[in-house]
Amino acid sequence: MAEEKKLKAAKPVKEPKLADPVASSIDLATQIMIKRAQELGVETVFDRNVKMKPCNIGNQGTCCKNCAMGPCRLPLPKGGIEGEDERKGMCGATANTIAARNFIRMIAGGAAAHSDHGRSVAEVFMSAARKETDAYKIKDTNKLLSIAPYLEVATTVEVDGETQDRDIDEIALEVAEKALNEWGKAEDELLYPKRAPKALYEKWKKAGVLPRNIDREIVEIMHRTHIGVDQDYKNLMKQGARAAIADGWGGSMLATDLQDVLFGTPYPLQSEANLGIMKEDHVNIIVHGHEPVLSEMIVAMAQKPEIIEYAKSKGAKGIQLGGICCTANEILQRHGVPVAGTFLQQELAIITGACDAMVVDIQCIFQNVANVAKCFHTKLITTHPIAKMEQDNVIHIEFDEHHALEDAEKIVRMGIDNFQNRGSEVMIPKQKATQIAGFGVESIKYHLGGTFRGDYFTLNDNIINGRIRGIGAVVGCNNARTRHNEAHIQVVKELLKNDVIVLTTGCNGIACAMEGLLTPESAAVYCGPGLSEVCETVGIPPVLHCGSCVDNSRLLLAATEVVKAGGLGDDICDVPAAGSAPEWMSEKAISIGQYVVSSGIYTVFGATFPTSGAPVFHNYLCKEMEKIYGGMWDYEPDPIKHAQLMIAHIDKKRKALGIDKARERVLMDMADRQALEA
Ligand code: BF8
Repeated sequence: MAEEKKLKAAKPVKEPKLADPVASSIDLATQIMIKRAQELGVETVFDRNVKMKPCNIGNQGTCCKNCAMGPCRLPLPKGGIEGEDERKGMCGATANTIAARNFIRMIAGGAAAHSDHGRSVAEVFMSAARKETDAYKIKDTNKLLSIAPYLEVATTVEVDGETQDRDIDEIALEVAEKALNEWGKAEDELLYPKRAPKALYEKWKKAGVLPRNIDREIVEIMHRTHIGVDQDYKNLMKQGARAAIADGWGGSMLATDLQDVLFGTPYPLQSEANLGIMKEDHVNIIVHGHEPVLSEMIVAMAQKPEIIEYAKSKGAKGIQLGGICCTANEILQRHGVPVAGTFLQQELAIITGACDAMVVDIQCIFQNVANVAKCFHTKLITTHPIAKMEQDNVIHIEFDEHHALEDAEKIVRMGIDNFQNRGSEVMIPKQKATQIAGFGVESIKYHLGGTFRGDYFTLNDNIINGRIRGIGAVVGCNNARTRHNEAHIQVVKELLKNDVIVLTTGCNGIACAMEGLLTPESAAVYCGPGLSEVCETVGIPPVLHCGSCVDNSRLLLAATEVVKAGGLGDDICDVPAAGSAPEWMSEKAISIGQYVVSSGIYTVFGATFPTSGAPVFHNYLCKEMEKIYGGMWDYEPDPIKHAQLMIAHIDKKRKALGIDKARERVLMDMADRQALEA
């Protein structure tokens, strides 16, 4: 009988779906480490990408889950909408209303993240101004004096009828008070938007989008998008624009300025980028997140001779710090600390087996780094009270500015002590590239004219004479739904080839660094003849790395300087410039996109766009918005077409300015110049 029993065919064992390393990233180090992770059976975001599809309706922006009668899902019919769009949620909300609500909730999330970061910095700034902490001091008094007037803080005093310099400590204290007030003041309007060109400020005033205070604009988005409140996509977007301006010209700008005063305004310096910066014979500490308040202390601690000696006593040759995400950009631009990788490389840094501690603060941290850390000896340390992880291998060391150095020492020593616990299986990819980073409003000015003649006029002059066709601001995240870094690099290279100088921040900055685009030498390789000539003459890379994502505020101020220098119109929207986020993924990117658009800049996003399910609303963002702000959104996932859209917009602006015809180049001698001046 037993033999008669049919043997059940064993079910075929399903191989787990794994990512194709080459299809996942253009970067060799990343490809090597994805393969390594798969050999070790450690799952990464690249594998999850092939296992899980994104929700199609969420992707279109037309799923409303703002009340318990839903979620109401309004996908776009396959053939599009013919005739009237009759899609409605339970309450009657249209696809436009739902997509606009979702879109501005993303702005609220992004603006909150940037601005709350700014608030934390302002609180530390206040402690420093009150001299409550030894760890933080007012480092850059020039920057303090330059921002004080914008916060309506006097820098001079009248004594016996004479104007004298005001005490710097007094200025710092009042700047701290005024800055903190910007988050929740009861009256008036935000102070920094007055830094924008007058024409733009007036435009905002007319449109009714001047922010009152930072927190209020974010709260109002949550109110308006509650069921049964604002049901007009144009009115919803008005608030979206207002909150985004409160981010770019408020929370983010304050974060940048106060960080510069506390830690120093960046100037160009040389460093390296990619996983190859990690060293097998060193203690590797990776700092990841966004706020430089903690990482500044870790940098200081890791350089102390007694701490280096301590590392040596444990058998290491020294301490190698490396950064991931925007914390990386912060300590890169001020200290030259090398960058270990982009947003998508955070798991891979641990998979090297050489990461003795990963210290995280806020934003863009995968919860999966805790699962990956479990497979290795890595100590994963969370440090911020608002950003903890549920996994039990995560250590929480709460960081406080009042005992900042002690906290930093504890963390660094923990990394050092962990060096001896490494397994034998260390594998660090060799790839790394040299980069020059640390550009900003001040350093660009300096580079263009030195200490005495520093001005943006040289840049304007080169845009007017056509050597530089225009300015591209290429920024933002990586997105595992697209091939890592491919769109970033293709967009940037296409712009350079067409003589468009590129300003970068965030993970695009890291991608460009890994690709070797942040060196002056790359100009001769990738740029058109005009841009190449300018870069060679001035000695700058064709891609200027301007810092972290809150430092997109530097780009707003750089654009303002271009307007001030003259010859390119009287508003930011007149300048031949365009923005781009080829691989965006975060809510912060949407907030940035909106404040850039609201500041007059045409901005193209790649990857995906969360309004495709509501064509009328999408059209409003991509066409109608230009009539209000001079800038508008666009979406193009193909990188070359994406860059070409930007170039076409730049050309449109050149034509409007009457600088679209190539001018004959005339070599002038002194007599010619004198004649001109006369
Ligand atoms: O703030 S670019 S992935 S790291 S969100 Fe995050 Fe995006 Fe990178 Fe910096 Ni900005």
